[in-house]
Amino acid sequence: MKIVSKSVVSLLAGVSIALGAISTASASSLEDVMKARGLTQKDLLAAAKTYTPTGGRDEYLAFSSGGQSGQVIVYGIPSMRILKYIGVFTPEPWQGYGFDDESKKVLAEGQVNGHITYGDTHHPALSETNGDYDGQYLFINDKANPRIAVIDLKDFETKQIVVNPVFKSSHGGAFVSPNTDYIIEAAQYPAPYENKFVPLEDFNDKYRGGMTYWKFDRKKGRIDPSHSFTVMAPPYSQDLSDFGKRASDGWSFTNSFCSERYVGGIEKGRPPYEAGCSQKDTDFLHVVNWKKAEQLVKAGKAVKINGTDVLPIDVMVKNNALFLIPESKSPHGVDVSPDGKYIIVSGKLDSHATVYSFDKIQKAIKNKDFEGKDAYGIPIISMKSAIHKQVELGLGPLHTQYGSRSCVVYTSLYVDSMVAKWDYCEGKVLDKISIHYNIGHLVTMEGDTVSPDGKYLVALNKLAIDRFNPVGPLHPQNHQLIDISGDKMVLLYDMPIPLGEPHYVVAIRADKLKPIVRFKSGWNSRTDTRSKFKTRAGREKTTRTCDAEGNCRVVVNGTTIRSHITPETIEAVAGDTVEIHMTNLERAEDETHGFAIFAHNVNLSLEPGATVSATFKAGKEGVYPYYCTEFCSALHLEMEGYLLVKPKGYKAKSVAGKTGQTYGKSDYEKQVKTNNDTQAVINSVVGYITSTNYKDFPPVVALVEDATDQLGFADDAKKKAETAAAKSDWQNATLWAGQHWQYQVKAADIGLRAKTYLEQHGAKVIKK
Ligand code: CUK
Ligand code: CUA
Repeated sequence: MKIVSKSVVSLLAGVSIALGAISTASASSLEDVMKARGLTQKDLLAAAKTYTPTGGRDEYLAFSSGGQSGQVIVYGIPSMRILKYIGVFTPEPWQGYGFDDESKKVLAEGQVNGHITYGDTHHPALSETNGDYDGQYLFINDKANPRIAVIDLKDFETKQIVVNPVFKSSHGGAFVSPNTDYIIEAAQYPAPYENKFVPLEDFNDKYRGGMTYWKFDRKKGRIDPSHSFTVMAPPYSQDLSDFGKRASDGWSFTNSFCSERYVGGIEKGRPPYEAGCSQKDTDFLHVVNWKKAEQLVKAGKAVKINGTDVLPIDVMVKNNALFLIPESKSPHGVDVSPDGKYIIVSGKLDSHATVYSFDKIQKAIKNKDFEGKDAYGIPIISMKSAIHKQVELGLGPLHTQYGSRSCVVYTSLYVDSMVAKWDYCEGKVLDKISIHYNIGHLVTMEGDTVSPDGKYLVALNKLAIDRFNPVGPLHPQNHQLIDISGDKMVLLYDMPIPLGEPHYVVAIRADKLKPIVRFKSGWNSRTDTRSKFKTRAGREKTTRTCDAEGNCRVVVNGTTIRSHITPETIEAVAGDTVEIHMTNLERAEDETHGFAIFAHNVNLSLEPGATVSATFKAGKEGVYPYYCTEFCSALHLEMEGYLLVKPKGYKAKSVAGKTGQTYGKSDYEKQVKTNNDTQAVINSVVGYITSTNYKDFPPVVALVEDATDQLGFADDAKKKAETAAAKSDWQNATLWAGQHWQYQVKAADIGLRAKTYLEQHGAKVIKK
C-alpha cells in the first residue's frame, strides 16, 4: 500500500501494526515461566484446558444469577470470561436500562410498591423444547419482591417483569416445564395472599404458601398473566421446585422447610425461627399434577384472589392433584432425573440424599397408600413407599446436577465444602473433590435437561476467604471450574464473581444461541416493534408546542452516526418537557453510540439500528452539554452538542453562528490534497477487497456495506465543499472538505478492518 497522508498513516497505524507483528519470540521459555510463577505440570494442564487464545470462542455460555445485584451475569465455559451483565430488576447504566423510556416501562410494569430498584435473583431457567434447551429465552426470579423476568436471547435484553399477585416472597422459581408452557414460582415465607395486615396469631389459618404456574406465550415471547394460576399450599416454607419430564411430565415437585409452621419472636421470649423451624425430622415434598390443575382452572374451579386464579387446597385434594411426601430434615434442592423417573432431594441437616421413584409415587397414589393427612387434609405418601434409595454423601448436601452418563450425578456438600459424584441407581459414591469454600448450587453443562452434556461442572461457592487478592471485608464469590470428563473430578480454575451472591447458573451449548448483531432500523428493543419515533437520515427535526395552559413540550427526532449527533443544539425554555428520540443509523457491527446530558440523568445506549427515547423536565435555565459516551471513532470526542435552556421570555440577539477560526483558499486546497491522498488509500483497499472472494464472508459483506454508506456521505460533503468553493466561500468550503475527509477516514478504517479479516481468514484472490 502506498503511504500517503501523515494523519491517515497515524490514524491507521494501529491496524497495520496488529497485522505485521503478530508475535515476536518470547524472551523466556515455558520452563522459565513455570519456575518464575511457581507453576506445576498439573497447573499447566489445567491452564491448557481453560485458556482461550485471542479471538477464540467458548463451547458453553453460562447464565448466572447476579444475586442481590438484580442482574444476570453471562460468562463463557471453559474460559470463565465474563461477557455481559444483563440488567433485569436493577437499572444498568451502560445498557441505558432504567434510563431510557422504553426500559423504564419494563421496570415500571414490574414494580412492587412503586420504588423498588433491586432484585434478589436466585434461579435462572432456559426455555426448553421437549425437555432440551432451545436457546430462545431466559427466565429469572426475584426472591425479595416475588417477580419473574423474561429475557429474550435474540438480543439478551429484559422484555418483561411480572409481579406475583399473591405471594410476598418467592424462591422455587424460575423452572420451566419441558415445552416451556409454564414457569413455576413457589413461595418461600408464608404470608396472607391479600395485601393487608393479618396478625401472626392467625398464621395457621390465614398465612399460606403456594406454587404459581406462569403461562408462557411463546408466540409473543411474553408471560400471559391472565392464563397463569396459583396452587394454594399450607404455610410451610416452600423452597425449590422442578418440573417432571418424560416419565413424570405433567407433574411438578416443590420441597419445603419449616413444616413445623413455627413462628418465632425472640423479642417476646420465644425460641428463634432457626430452632423452631428445624425441630421435626422431616418436612414435606409437594407433588403436584399441574396438568390436572390447569384443567381445573379451565373448568372454573379456581377462586379469584387479587384478580388471579387460585386453586384452593381442598379442590386440589378432591381431584387427586396434590400430595405430600416426607423428606429429610431441612431439605434443599429437588432435581428430576433426565428420564424423569427419579427425584433427588437433599437435606441440609442430614448427610443423605434421598432418591424418590416417580413410579413408586404413582403406585402409592393409585393404591391410596397414604400414611395419613396433614392438618390441611392433603394426603401424605409414606417415605418408605416412595423411596428408591437413600445415600450417605457427606455433610450438608444441597443441590444435584446430572452428568452425561446414566445414573451419574453431582451433589454439592455445603458443610463439607465438597462436590460428591455418585451413582443414584446403585446408591454409591464414586468420587469427591474439595472446593473453596461452602458450595451452594453447582451446574453441569445442560445438566437439568433431558440430555445433559456433562464435561464441565462449576461449583458456585458462597465463600472465597483466602482465594483472591484481598479487597476489603466484602469478598467476591468464587465460581470454580471442574473438569468432569474423566473418572476423577479435576479442579481447573477459580473465577471471582464480584456482583452479588449468584445462587444458580444454567449453561447451554453456545452454538444453540443465535443472537442478532444489529437491530432492524428504528427498533424499540423492549417491545420488539418498529419505534414510532424512528428517524431517517436527513429527516431529523425539533418541534416545540404549547398547550392552552402554557405547558410546552420540545420533541426531538434525532440521529447518531459516526461522528455526529443530529441535532447539534437543542433549545428549550425553563420548565419545558423535553422528549428526545434518537435513532442510531449505524448498520456496522458493534458501532454503538451513547447519549448523555449533563445534570438530567439522561444516559442512553444506542446500539446499531435502535431508536431510544428519553423524556425529562428541563426545569432550570442553563447550558447543558451532551455527548456520545462510547468511543466510537477517531472523532468520538467531537460527537457533542448543547441543550440550551433559556429563561422564560429570552430574545436572541443574532442568529449567526460564531467560530474561533477563519479559513482561506490555501486551507481549502490543503484539505483537498489530503482528501485526494486518502482516496488513494481507500482505492487500494477497495481494490484488494474486490479482488478476493469477500462475498463468502458475511462479516466482510456487512463492513463493505457500511463503508459504502460512509463513502456516500463523503460524496455529499464533497459536493457541498465544491459548491462553496465555486462561490469563493473558503470558510464553508474548507469545513465541508474537512467533513468529506472525516467520512473518508471512517471508510478507510472500515476497509482496513475488512482487509485484516480477509487476510486472517484465508480469503482467496480471485481476480487480478
Ligand atoms: S438456593 Cu441459594 S444455595 Cu436460593 Cu437455589 Cu440453594
Ligand atoms: Cu459515538 Cu462516540
